[in-house]
Amino acid sequence: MPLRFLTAGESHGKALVCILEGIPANLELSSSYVNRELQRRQRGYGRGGRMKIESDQVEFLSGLRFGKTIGSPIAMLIKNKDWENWQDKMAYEGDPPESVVAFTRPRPGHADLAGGIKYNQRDLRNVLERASARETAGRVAVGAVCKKFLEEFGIKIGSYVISIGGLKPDVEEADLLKRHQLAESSEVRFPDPSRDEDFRRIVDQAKENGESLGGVFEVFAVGVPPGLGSHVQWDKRIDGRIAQAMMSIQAIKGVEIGGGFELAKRFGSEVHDEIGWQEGVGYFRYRNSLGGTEGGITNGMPIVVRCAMKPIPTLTKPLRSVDIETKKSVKAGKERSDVVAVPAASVVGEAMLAIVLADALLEKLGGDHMEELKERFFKYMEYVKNY
Ligand code: EPS
Repeated sequence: MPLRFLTAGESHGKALVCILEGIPANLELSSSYVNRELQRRQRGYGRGGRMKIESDQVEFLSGLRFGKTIGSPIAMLIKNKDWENWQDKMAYEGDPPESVVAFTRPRPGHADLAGGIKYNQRDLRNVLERASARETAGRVAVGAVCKKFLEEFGIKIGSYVISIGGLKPDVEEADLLKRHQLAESSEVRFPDPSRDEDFRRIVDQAKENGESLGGVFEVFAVGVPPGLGSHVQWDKRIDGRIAQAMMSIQAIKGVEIGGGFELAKRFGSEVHDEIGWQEGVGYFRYRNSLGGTEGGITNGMPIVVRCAMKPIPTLTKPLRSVDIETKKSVKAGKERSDVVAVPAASVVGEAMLAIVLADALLEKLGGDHMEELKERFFKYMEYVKNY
């Protein structure tokens, strides 16, 4: 796989760091492009106090010179403004100060207990800090670079929310890019901002009740050429790679591609996307039930992925837990958190899809600089049209 990336950083540490390797040389890139994506991740009705503190900005540390990539690893830094308030409690060295109270009441649904057992930690903060969805800011920065790369080939990625809690209004707009555009002006990324009031109401209600909410979002990619991924080996299948990437996002519990689970209820003739051909265009499909993949390979139709996010595990009216020191039944610990983060997760989903597709495109085309890749891409597209 030509692209590799890593993120590092605790939620209340000094900063998040990411390294992305494999992006070819001569891709135009700017911090303002990445920052726009970081800001999109911070939005959404129902976020907690943290988003009022942070205004995420990227600082490039390597891989870029005079606004263009140079083929070397791209290292990026995103500072945590909240670090100022956590310097004592999250000090990198020395003994813990008196003021540090160990987090010993694991929250059901969070990584607290499983991570504490796994890493032999008696202060579960040592687990929750990294398990926090704060890490996704790093993924969005990496995804932004991949999005910029894909745009050079006319591939666009977007997302929108289709439900929060039990509320699932019908989506009227059929065009995916238009849905995305509508979602950009909605407080909850629903592709119809006139429904925001209904969503606000259920989020406010949940907050009042000490509850949290989950929901479902869709991520799509248009302009994807056929032939990315492969049927020849399990780990080359593009649908499997997309599903893994999406499932790795904090709190995601379900991933569907195209019609997903719904397809299992239908007859074959109602599901499979009939094939057509047009002079000058080449092959097309009469619909897109399969979400742009067949046999683990992209088929040229838009990729459509649906993700289900569970409710945030931190509850202001906590569930039963056990104190890991006293072994007594207690209420789970509380942390500042969001009531709902589905709109933010959909932006993270865009980043993950961008990373998978950029990787698969690089795999298909090979090459070390943009000029080489573009030449190969347009030649390949010509071949596809005439196949
Ligand atoms: C998040 C930052 C976190 C949480 C949230 C997402 O900040 P803090 O813990 O300081 O409030 O708001 O993380 C979680 C939902 C979680 O379960 O950890 C962010 O930057 O997205």
